[in-house]
Amino acid sequence: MDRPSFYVTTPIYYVNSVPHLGTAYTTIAADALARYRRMTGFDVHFLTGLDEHGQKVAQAAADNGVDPQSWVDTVAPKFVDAWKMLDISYDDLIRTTEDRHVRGAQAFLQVLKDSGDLYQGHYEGWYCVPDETFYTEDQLDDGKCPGCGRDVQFIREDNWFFRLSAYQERLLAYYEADPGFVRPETRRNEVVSFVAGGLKDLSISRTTFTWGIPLPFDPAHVMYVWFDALLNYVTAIGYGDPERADEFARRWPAQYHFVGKDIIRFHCVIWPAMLMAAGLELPETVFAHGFLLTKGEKMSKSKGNAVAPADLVGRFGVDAYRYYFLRDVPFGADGSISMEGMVQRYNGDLANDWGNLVSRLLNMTEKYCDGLVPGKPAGDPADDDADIRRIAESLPLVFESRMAELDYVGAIEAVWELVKRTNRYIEDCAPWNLAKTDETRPRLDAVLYTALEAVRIAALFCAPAMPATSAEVWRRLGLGDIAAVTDLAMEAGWGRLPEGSAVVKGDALFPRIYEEA
Ligand code: ME8
Repeated sequence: MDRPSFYVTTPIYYVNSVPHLGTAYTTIAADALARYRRMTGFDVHFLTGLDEHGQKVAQAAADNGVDPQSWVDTVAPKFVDAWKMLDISYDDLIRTTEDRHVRGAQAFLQVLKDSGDLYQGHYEGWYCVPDETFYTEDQLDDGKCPGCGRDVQFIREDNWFFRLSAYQERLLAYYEADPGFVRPETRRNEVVSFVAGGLKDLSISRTTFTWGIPLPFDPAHVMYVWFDALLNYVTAIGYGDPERADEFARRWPAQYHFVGKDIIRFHCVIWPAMLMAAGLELPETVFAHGFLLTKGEKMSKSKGNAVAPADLVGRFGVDAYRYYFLRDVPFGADGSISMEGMVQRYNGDLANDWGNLVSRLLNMTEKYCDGLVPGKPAGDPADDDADIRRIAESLPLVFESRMAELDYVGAIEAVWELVKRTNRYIEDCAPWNLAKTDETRPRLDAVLYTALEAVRIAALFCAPAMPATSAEVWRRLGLGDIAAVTDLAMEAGWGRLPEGSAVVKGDALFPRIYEEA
């Protein structure tokens, strides 16, 4: 049987600057979901990309004294390297300067033109270059951009317009009929009241600069960068390319667009209206997460309070980095991040709970069982053993229900219930005492088997967040490639750890960090 398609996207990031913790955050969250869905049997397509056109990028190039194409070609590899460093398992990374995108975007615009959704008009109003957003006079905040507080420019141009206003009622009906389209609920309410307040037609082309995609029917105009950017979600999977029609039909609509809450109007108002105009289905869910805050402020490249992911990866390692952001910031809400918080999570959850559990058990298996997994216990399990097994057996369903809500915190907590219970089990059963006499030998074997099996299963559920560590734990248990798992519920079945598997001790997975935060 064909595996169901699961298409998940991140925003495509502006290449005016390099990746930072905020852009990495969305990408890691999408990656964890993509990895989990691969483990649960879906045919995953995980797309990320780069937003390379527009005034902001052209400005960055000019500030650096190079032409825009050279600039984007210099910055793009920095994103590719950052995603490699963060173990991001994307299937495709689209750049909006690529031919496949330009052609697809032009084909889409032609469809909108032919359907009568575009018309020529005159634009007079304000524009914020850092946000690449149009504002009317009364939307400004003391003459500044209401989004980012920076200066805006007055522009006066003959442009092409998209009849966004014509979609107001259809959009409202859609939000009503499909409450899961915009998530979480708070964002949905925000979007509904924005649209209910009335929509204006949108200027979708510019003539005063050239760094963009020419409109196919009026090449003196370049496409408004947000129109261009949103189209990446369909051009990447073959929209407008007859040779890729099957692929497009199979992948679209996407299951998830992951975005930050700063860009929901584009994704939940303009994008669905564009799709309706082109006669395409809407993505299943646009999920908007909150902002990462440092000392109460939104972290951003332009505010200059952005931290480089490489610094934190250098200090904590890639998996601890991924873990921290998924575990500490409830997905959907704003979250404060700090070095102190990261050191605490690292030492508490990773060094003490998880790393310690793995190394104690592997050490004991080596010491008491010649490094071989003991036989599966026969007969009725002791209460403690049954308790561990019960928690492990409940994990597939609990984990699934939390991941279906993108509740990463809850999903990780469910795994930690098993990790912590197993640590307590080792304390209570004290294998080091059981190893002292022959009579307690069968009990020693049963305890070690039960705990090792719990570790095998916990590693499976840690894999979406911490892929390299889970792969290493499986390797040390003498098991196969965890990245090849496509039937998680089956793999997580109790008792699959083979007797006699040769384990290896290895170094501490998360050596404690002693320095001050
Ligand atoms: O908006 N906390 O690109 P961008 C959490 N090119 N997430 C953050 C963040 C923070 N402090 N700062 C940024 C664009 N992000 C457009 C998108 S999509 C068709 C075009 C994340 O480089 C968050 O996902 O400014 C936000 O939506 C995205 O980076 C903005 O990235």
